[in-house]
Amino acid sequence: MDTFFDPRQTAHAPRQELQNGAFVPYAEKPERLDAILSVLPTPLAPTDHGDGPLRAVHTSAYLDFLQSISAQWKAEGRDGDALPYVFPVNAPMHEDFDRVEARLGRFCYDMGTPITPQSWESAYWSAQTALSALSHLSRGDDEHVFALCRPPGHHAGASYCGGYCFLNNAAISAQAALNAGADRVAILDVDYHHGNGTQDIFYERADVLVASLHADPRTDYPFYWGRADETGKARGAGTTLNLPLPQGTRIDAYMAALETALSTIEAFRADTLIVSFGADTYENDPISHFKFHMDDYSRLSAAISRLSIPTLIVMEGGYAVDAIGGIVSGFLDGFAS
Ligand code: Q9C
Ligand code: ZN
Repeated sequence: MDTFFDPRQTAHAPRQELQNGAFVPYAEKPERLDAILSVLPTPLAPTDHGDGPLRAVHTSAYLDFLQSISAQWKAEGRDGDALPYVFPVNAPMHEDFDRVEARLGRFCYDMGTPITPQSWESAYWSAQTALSALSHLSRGDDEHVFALCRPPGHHAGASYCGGYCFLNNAAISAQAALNAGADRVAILDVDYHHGNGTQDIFYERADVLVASLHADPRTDYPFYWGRADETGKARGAGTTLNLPLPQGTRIDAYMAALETALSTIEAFRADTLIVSFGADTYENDPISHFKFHMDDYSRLSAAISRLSIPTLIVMEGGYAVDAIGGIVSGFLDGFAS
């Protein structure tokens, strides 16, 4: 399977994230990419699809924010990476804020996603990597392609960042597939965490099915999204499927839930499948609590590949740097079998 990747995706490297009132080292570090690249054939370079596909998903005010906030932070004399501290909970929702603190609180939903001078460039090329992999898929040579995205994307909404995510690579690709002529796109999210941004972007849409298996938000980040009773709204009623699972979940229980997701995707008759793949279901992931073993990942992908839908695999989370290469290559290998 071909992989797309751009070295500019490594430049974003926040020093630390705020967690439970203390700064800890940033888990979503560039070394994740080195570990994955070391086990894959040389990747293909993305081409620049411009900002049109980004604007089809994210608001202009949010894209302006991502491109300018780090310089504003510095211009106002702040040190280190930009981070919010006050949030507009139950406040009137505007996008036209000028103050650096007001902009950060408006466009970030957590304090775990610092913004550096390089964040925009890395997020931009992460999205271009996904878009280039999608173009490769639509040329029809292969039924599967891997976008080695970093930063990840599934927590980013139309106008917010969070959960280490800035641009929603899966959502941008889904919208681009529709704009290129697909009638229906399915997104299957198998990251440990619920993909709240992806769900939010397509919550009222009938042409995109979002199916997600994840740790129950009653115990896990992102806490406010991902319950089973969130099923979509308006024309999107019935096109969101959440399958929350308890901490400690192993592959057998996971595969049973996966079958539900796969039959829902099959019934939706998607032209294109986008898999938001997180390696953070692994038993030794430093921030997660499922119990997957290394050789479980090819089982997972073999089941997904039985759908026989052209599939774009987009990298999301996964923080056990010493294991992530084996996890990703195991997952990709299962598609070929
Ligand atoms: N130190 C993804 O997997 N931080 N994002 C939790 C743990 C948020 C994970 C704090 C985790 C977000 C793409
Ligand atoms: Zn995750």
